[in-house]
Amino acid sequence: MATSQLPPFPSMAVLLFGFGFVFLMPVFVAGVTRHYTFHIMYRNVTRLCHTRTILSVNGQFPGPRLVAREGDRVIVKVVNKVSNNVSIHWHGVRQLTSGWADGPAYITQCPIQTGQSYTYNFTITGQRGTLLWHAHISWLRSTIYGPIIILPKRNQSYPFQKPHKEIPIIFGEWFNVDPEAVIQQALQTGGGPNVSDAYTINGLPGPLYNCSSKDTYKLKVKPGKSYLLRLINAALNDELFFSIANHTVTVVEADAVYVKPFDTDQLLIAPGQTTNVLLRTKPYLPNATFFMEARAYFSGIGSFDNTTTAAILQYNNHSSSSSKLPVLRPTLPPINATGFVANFTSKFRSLNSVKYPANVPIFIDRKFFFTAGLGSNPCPKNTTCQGPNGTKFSASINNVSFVMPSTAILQAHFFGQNNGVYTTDFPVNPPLPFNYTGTPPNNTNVSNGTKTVVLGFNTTVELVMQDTSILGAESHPLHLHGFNFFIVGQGFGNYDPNNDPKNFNLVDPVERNTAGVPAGGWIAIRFLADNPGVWFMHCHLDLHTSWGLRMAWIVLDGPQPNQKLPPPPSDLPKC
Ligand SMILES: *[C@@H]1O[C@H](CO)[C@@H](O)[C@H](O)[C@H]1NC(C)=O
Ligand SMILES: *[C@@H]1O[C@H](CO)[C@@H](O)[C@H](O)[C@H]1NC(C)=O
Ligand SMILES: *[C@@H]1O[C@H](CO)[C@@H](O)[C@H](O)[C@H]1NC(C)=O
Ligand SMILES: *[C@@H]1O[C@H](CO)[C@@H](O)[C@H](O)[C@H]1NC(C)=O
Ligand SMILES: *[C@@H]1O[C@H](CO)[C@@H](O)[C@H](O)[C@H]1NC(C)=O
Ligand SMILES: *[C@@H]1O[C@H](CO)[C@@H](O)[C@H](O)[C@H]1NC(C)=O
Ligand SMILES: *[C@@H]1O[C@H](CO)[C@@H](O)[C@H](O)[C@H]1NC(C)=O
Ligand SMILES: *[C@@H]1O[C@H](CO)[C@@H](O)[C@H](O)[C@H]1NC(C)=O
Ligand SMILES: *[C@@H]1O[C@H](CO)[C@@H](O)[C@H](O)[C@H]1NC(C)=O
Ligand SMILES: *[C@@H]1O[C@H](CO)[C@@H](O)[C@H](O)[C@H]1NC(C)=O
Ligand SMILES: *[C@@H]1O[C@H](CO)[C@@H](O)[C@H](O)[C@H]1NC(C)=O
Ligand SMILES: *[C@@H]1O[C@H](CO)[C@@H](O)[C@H](O)[C@H]1NC(C)=O
Ligand SMILES: [Cu+2]
Repeated sequence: MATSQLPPFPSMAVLLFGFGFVFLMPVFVAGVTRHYTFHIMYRNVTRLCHTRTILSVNGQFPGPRLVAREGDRVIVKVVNKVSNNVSIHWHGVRQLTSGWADGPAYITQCPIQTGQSYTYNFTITGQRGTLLWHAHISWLRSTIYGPIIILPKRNQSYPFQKPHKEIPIIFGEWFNVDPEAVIQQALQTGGGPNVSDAYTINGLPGPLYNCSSKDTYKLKVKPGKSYLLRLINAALNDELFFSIANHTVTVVEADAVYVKPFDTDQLLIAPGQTTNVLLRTKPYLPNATFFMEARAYFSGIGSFDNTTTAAILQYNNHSSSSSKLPVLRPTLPPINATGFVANFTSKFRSLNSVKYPANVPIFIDRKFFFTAGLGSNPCPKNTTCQGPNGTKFSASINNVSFVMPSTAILQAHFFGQNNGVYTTDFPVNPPLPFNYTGTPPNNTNVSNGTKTVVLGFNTTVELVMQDTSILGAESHPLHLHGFNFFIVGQGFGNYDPNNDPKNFNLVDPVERNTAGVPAGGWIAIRFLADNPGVWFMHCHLDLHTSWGLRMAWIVLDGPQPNQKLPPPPSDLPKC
């Protein structure tokens, strides 16, 4: 792939309806409507000398960029031309009263079946920065993903120096075999799945893999300029460390919320997270090319993809002779650098300016304490299982492994037909307290169900997520749909409800949609349930989601008309 930059705005795929309206009303900058069509189609892709037929959007891999300004309406018609059922999630988009457009299969919609289409229709409200879109069913997001770029409103600027160029850097995970077969086999045998064969940067593994040096992303830069790198982790199962040799970057935004800028040489980015960083190039032409590398942060037990993807940062005047220049490689933290991760994540703070305040909920209506971790399911009689001690791997929140219903929860909720689809008895606390980060209980079996929590409109929620050491402590990047949350506290060991709240940051905590529950520790988050609908919450490691580390919140309508979920669109897919 050639050096890429943001296309001149508006981008190629965007049709600007209401453009004239904007010109006619120069004082009022109203949002415009941006139309996209996503054809889910097959495409053959070769990486590491393996050719595979993948699912793609419009034949592009990674998928097309969705570009909008804050306040714009986005309309995406998704047409399914493959044999798999699909749905698309606009990861991190608040979806205020547009829950029908959120996308997780069997939560807000039935999947789009072969030959069918569904039009997602939502407005981008109060967000600006980088997000991502991806398939939200089984493991299809392994190849169906792309950037969402939200520019500030037309009359507004960044709270930092305007960059010379903006470049999406999207991390992915490449499998030489069909990832659907990998997860199907793992769920059937109960064992751990085969791991991926490579990580990718903008779809390309780079020169550190066999048969891959031609598939290297090159970022061509000029000296003395500032580049906004829009980092997105779309990898399926791995949190990633990232670093650029001999360059320090400034973090300015996370999950489409501005943060207090800070400098760093090494970053961690979990699946589902996005981080905008400013890269200032050297003021002179350096006599070297620089690798940008990413590889796993892995805190658990078992196998993982222990390879490294690399892209090249190339000062453009050297393009002809660059192959002769020495290559400098960055240093990445050790694979299991949980201490580094805790230090790094604690550097994120909301900008909390007059213009971009941090509206942290102070008075809490409802408190929840959830454990998150692995567990086991007994092996069905007369079969052999390859999970721990002959069982099947499972994962749970508060010991409930969430079972996907066969119809969408949002529909059942909206039409008052929850009977047999879901229950509202998700446990508020762990059913059996134990030393969560000590010796695990002997019985590691989990229970299961399609259990939800119902919240009244505008409830303020505090949720503590506690990792467990069952089958190994492990970091879980928790993702909440429909809301941003504030991370008011985090720590190692067991959460102490008496002392830990004394240290909560209620002033400028970072606001995100995805955050790691520390390996062997806990995280405390707060959010305001101001968005009616059904909102999925899950680990963004797809393996853990598949094993059941997921649940849903149901937020009821508010009293005002604009606080109610409208009826579903007429083309909402049927199961
Ligand atoms: C992929 O390659 C196979 C085998 O060569 C071919 O049959 C198929 O039509 C190709 N699919 C696409 C979408 O190009
Ligand atoms: C999108 O939603 C808005 C608000 O409900 C509605 O006015 C508009 O007609 C919808 N557009 C499409 C293409 O569905
Ligand atoms: C890169 O960093 C190394 C280690 O800090 C230093 O020795 C070297 O001079 C740097 N090279 C360039 C071209 O910046
Ligand atoms: C740049 O580096 C190359 C390879 O190390 C060396 O041959 C060349 O003399 C260097 N040029 C300058 C201007 O330092
Ligand atoms: C990962 O691979 C490197 C070699 O590339 C090796 O030194 C290291 O031990 C491996 N780490 C794990 C945890 O497997
Ligand atoms: C990380 O792995 C190394 C090598 O396997 C081990 O010695 C070390 O104790 C581990 N560190 C942590 C924090 O688990
Ligand atoms: C984390 O930060 C603390 C305090 O700044 C420091 O003492 C410690 O060495 C850091 N740990 C790691 C692993 O970076
Ligand atoms: C187990 O398999 C044997 C042989 O196929 C069969 O006779 C037996 O009924 C099976 N037991 C159960 C509990 O399914
Ligand atoms: C494995 O399962 C057997 C039989 O259920 C049990 O006796 C044993 O304690 C288990 N071992 C471990 C390590 O859990
Ligand atoms: C929980 O287990 C840890 C690790 O073994 C231990 O340090 C701690 O004291 C235990 N806590 C309690 C309350 O037993
Ligand atoms: C777990 O099993 C061991 C060995 O069977 C036993 O000694 C221990 O008391 C059990 N622990 C608990 C918490 O039940
Ligand atoms: C749920 O748990 C029951 C009882 O242990 C078990 O029979 C069933 O297979 C489980 N269902 C799923 C989908 O795991
Ligand atoms: Cu997880």
